Amino acid sequence: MKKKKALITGISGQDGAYLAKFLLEKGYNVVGANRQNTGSSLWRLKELNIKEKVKIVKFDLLDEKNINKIIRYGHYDEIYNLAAQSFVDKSFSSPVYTSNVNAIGVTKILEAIRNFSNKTRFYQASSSEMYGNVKSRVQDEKTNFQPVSPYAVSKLYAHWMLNLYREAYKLFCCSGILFNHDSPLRGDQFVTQKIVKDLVKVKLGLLPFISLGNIYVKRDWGYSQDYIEAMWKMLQQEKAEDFVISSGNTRTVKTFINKVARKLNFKIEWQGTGLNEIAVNKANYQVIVKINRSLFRPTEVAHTYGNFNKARKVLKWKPKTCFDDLVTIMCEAELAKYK
Ligand code: F7E
Repeated sequence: MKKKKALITGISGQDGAYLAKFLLEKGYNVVGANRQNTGSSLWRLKELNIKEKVKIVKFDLLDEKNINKIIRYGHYDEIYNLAAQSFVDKSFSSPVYTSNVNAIGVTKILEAIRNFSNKTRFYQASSSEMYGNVKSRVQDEKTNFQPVSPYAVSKLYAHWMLNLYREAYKLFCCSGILFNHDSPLRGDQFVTQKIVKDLVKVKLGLLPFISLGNIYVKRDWGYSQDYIEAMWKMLQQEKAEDFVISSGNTRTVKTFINKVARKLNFKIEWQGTGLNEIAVNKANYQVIVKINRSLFRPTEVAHTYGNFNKARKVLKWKPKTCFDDLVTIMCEAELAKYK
C-alpha cells in the first residue's frame, strides 16, 4: 500500500515533534514545515531521535507564494497546521503579527488547499482560549466564544474560516479545540514548564525564587502526547467535524505549583495576599515564589474546563495521562538533565 504523506507546520514545536514521531510510527512519509531553515530550532526532533527521518521544507505563514508552492507540489494526504504565534501574552504587544500569522495565514492555507489540492485533509490547531470569559462552567463544541486576547481572536477567525470552507467548498477540514497541553518538550515561556524548570533550579540552589503572575486562574491541563493522537483521529473519520480535546479537569496555577513543590520535596507555606502573596520554604524560611505585577495579562481567561464527550464518542479518544502523572513526567524529565 502507498505510504500516506503528511505535512506538519510548526514541526519545531512540542506538538509538531510528537505528532511527527506518531505519524512516522504509523508508517507516514512526514514532511516538516519550518519558518527557519536552521537546525537549532529542531532540537525537539533530535530529542525524539527522528530528525533524520523527517524532511524539512521552508514554510512561512506570512508568505502566500511559498504556501501555494508547498501545498500545490507536495501532494499531501494530510496537512496539520500547528504553526502559530502561540504566546497569549505576546499577542497583546504584537496583535498585527499575531493576526497575520494565526488568522490570515490559515486563510492562505485554506485557499491553497481549495485551489491546488482539494482532496487533502486539513487539521487546524484551534484553542480553548477562544472561549475566553464565557459564563458556562464547562466548555464544549456548542459553547459560545467570548475571546479576551488578540491571540484568541486570531484563532477564532481561523476557526470560523475553516468552518466556512468546509461548508462552502466541501473541504475535509477539522478544527481541534485543544485545551492546555504540556510535556517535557513544552517551551520555557509557558507557565507549567517555567514552574518546573525554575523550582528545580531553586531546589539546586541555582535560583533564589520564581516570579509569577496570576496564580488563581484555572486551566484544564493535559499531556501533549495524548492530544496529538486525537488530531490524527479527526482526519481519519468519514465526516469532517470539530472536536474539543481536554482532560476534563481544571486546576489553578497555584495547585500546579503545590504539586511540583511536593514532587521536589519542598515543604512550602503560603503567606500574604494579592501582589504580596509569597510561598516560603519551611525548611529554611527562604521565599521561593513571589508575585510580579508585570506578569499579569491586560485581560485574562479566568478558567478553562473542557468537556471531551464528543471526542470520546466519535473518535473513541480519551486522555491517558492524569494531572499528577503530567507533573511527575515533567519534573522527572527536568531533574534528569542535572544528573
Ligand atoms: O499560561 C498564568 C497565565 O502561558 C497559563 C498556549 O499553548 O494554552 C496556552 O496558553 C496561565 C495563564 O498558557 C505566569 O496568565 C501566571 O492564565 O502557560 P500559559 P496559556 O496562556 O493558557 C492555550 C490553550 C493556547 O492555545 C496557547 O497557545 O498561567 N500565568 N503566571 C503565567 N503564565 C506564564 N506564561 N508565565 C507566568 O509567569
